Amino acid sequence: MVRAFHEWMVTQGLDAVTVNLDPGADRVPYEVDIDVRDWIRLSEVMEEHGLGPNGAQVLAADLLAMKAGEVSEVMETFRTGYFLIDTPGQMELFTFRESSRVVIDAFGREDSALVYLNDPALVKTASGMISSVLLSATALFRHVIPFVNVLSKSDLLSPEELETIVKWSLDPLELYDALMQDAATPKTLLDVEFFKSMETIGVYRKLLPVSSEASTGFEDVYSQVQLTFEGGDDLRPD
Ligand SMILES: Nc1nc2c(ncn2[C@@H]2O[C@H](COP(=O)(O)OP(=O)(O)OP(=O)(O)O)[C@@H](O)[C@H]2O)c(=O)[nH]1
Ligand SMILES: [Mg+2]
Repeated sequence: MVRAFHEWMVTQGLDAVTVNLDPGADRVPYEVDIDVRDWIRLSEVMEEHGLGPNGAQVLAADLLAMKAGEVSEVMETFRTGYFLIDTPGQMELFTFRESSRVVIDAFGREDSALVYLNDPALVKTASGMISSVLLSATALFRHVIPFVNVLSKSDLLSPEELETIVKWSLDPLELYDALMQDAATPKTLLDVEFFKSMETIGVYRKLLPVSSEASTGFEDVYSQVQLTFEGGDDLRPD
């Protein structure tokens, strides 16, 4: 997504700086302007501390918090309107570690938004959609910064599936109905109040379908970011 979003921004005359925050990334499919691997590499953390990949990711996340100030200083040397920051693929690392709070503070909390990527395979079913909403709610509650709710890899879904999923994301009661019709889902534990409260607390957001493969949906992501930070003003050059 960082690759495709960056490409899209360039076509719009917008400049953006790419930041890889994944110390375990083997290959990054875009030109990285700022790379956490210049400070921390997962393979080296594993070797130096005798850790497996999971333990090393956790330690690397804490090490990153200690280097966040340095990374931020490098960011300040760029003159740009936007940084596209690619966090580690394992979302629990970024969601549950205290270190990510330190990183967001160092990079500038007031200017940051979280782009949450919902997995198309998960949101295809009503019960999977609920799991996805709950996961995104966890990320949102941990970080309490503006939140862009994206459905990634949307080209993998049929137009009908996409329409249904977006409809669910707009109306919890639609999702509730679908859940009740899904014979494979246990219904006793579910209550419509649950959906209502998700809506009330503001975690229930419209999903913005995006495809990096087809380069679609980025206009909507950009618009939402503009709405959040610029009151809807479009900063694209004429
Ligand atoms: N069909 C389709 N495939 C995609 C899209 N975006 C990424 N992929 C593919 O999905 C696979 C995983 O890529 P990503 O989801 O970007 O994950 P990653 O950053 O490589 O890995 P982690 O950060 O460890 O999760 C790669 O094979 C990509 O080519 C998309 O929009 N559509
Ligand atoms: Mg990744």
